[in-house]
Amino acid sequence: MAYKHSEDDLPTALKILIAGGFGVGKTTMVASLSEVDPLRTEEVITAESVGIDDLSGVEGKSTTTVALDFGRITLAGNLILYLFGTPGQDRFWFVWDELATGALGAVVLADTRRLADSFPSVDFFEKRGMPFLVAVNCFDGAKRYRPEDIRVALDLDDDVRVMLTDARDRQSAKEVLIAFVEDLIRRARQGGDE
Ligand SMILES: Nc1nc2c(ncn2[C@@H]2O[C@H](COP(=O)(O)OP(=O)(O)O)[C@@H](O)[C@H]2O)c(=O)[nH]1
Ligand SMILES: [Mg+2]
Repeated sequence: MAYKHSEDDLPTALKILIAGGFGVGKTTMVASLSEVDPLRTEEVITAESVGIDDLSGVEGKSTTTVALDFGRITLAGNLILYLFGTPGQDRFWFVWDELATGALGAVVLADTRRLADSFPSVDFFEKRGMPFLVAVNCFDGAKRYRPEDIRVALDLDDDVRVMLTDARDRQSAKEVLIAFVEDLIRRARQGGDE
């Protein structure tokens, strides 16, 4: 770990968003990471939302997050991350600004079969100058790409880290978070030197 801590250190709580398009694995990732039962607000997709929400590519999905996913994970004893999954559907954009308040950064999940679904998330954080990392959720059967190819496809700046993950796997998801927190600490130090 890049950060130092001692027994006397007060816990530090950081708020991190888990973003990305509909069906990309946000709820799954928050659930596999959280040490508390994740607070979830999923609803059975109703006939009304069919046609409103783009279900192409995720036909097997029968629930959708209407408000948010919330989870908590403790890293290194006294560093607590509060994870907020963003609602994936376009009609919930108004929630994003609220959620972004006080957040240090975001993990943008991407599905290589529907990469364009990640554009709005990438845009959102680029526009706000909020640090983010792109984590490609490697779905079974999806073609594998190198992180460099994803960087080009999403037109990401050099300082945006791209990682491959499996949102269902706690260890894999945790590696993403740890890498991101280390990036944030590095940035904060560099900023302090300027
Ligand atoms: N094969 C596979 N399925 C996944 C993975 N992550 C999520 N899923 C499934 O994909 C569907 C959508 O995931 P969900 O977390 O609800 O997406 P969200 O809309 O971004 O919250 C669910 O049925 C998950 O079980 C993954 O890494 N691999
Ligand atoms: Mg969800």
